[in-house]
Amino acid sequence: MSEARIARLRGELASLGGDAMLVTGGHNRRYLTGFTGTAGVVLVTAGGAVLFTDFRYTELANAQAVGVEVAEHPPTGYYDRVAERLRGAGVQRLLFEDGTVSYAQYALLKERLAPVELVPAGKALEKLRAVKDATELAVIQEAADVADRTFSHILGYLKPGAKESDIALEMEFYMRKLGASGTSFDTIVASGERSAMPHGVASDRIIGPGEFVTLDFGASYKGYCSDLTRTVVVGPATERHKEIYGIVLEAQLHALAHLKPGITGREGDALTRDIITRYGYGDQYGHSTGHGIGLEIHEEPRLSYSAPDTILLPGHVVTVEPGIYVPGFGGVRIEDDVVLTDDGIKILTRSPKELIVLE
Ligand SMILES: [Mn+2]
Repeated sequence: MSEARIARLRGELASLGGDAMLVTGGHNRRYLTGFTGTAGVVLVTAGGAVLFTDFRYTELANAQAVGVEVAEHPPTGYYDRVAERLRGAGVQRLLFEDGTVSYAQYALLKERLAPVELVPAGKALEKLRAVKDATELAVIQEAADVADRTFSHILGYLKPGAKESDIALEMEFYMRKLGASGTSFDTIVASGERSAMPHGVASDRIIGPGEFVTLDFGASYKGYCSDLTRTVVVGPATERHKEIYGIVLEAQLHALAHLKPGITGREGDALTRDIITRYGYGDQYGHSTGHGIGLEIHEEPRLSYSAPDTILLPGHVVTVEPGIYVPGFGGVRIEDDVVLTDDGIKILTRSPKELIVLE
């Protein structure tokens, strides 16, 4: 697993303008080596890959990073050890993660690794990570299953008088019981007028009758994230509830029917946006259609107007989550996780989408 991923990165070094890459980000470190510890860097050169970590993690790293050399660095840091390896391998241009390395860290790398030139790698590794392998797809499916089972479980708790934060707590507890290590982000339970806030994290608000309740949540499972949103009505439902829900559902189903590899992130976004705009709610849909999920809850690729150069590929795993948000009334979002296949998609989340009215 690690060997294949490192080989893919190695194959890109030259085109990125480097002789080697220093991987400092936690998710990328885990992706390349399988190591789940929270400290360490990976140096990938033409001839090998070394995971540098400290005394606290050496044993764990040796157990997890199969096929990767593990080297312990002193408490004073990894710089001297990395510099030695760079000299030994004749590296002159070293790629680094410019999107996540802080200014202070950059200054330190520049000083301690001199005369090696630091070259920004951009999103190279994130783009590799966006295409999931079979092992990853199986885990993400399990994470999606946890979310589905949690939605079904929580329906029995949604009623007038329930507190948003109690609903969130029950969902989080249930996901943990199903094997999740935690949530993939702060659980959103947004009822009534609060449902017009796309990221309305659960509050102490009491759910009332005749209200939308949007649940947006996910499991962190074996390191991978799921992301599921459903909106229900704690009854009775009005015509306005049904109208807005119906438009979002139409847009979501249309996107699921037409998403396929080869189209751009912007075209993927338009699949939902054009329909919602046609119904006159374009201004109430102020976020993009979806995002990649994997080791991180938001990763490449993006289904967004601002991603005209992103081409969707088989193996990409993305969310499809249109919404309409009406201030003072409420909002609806419907979200599934899907994997791009050779000619379309496979839907990973299976919770029902016809409007559920809980009375
Ligand atoms: Mn999402």
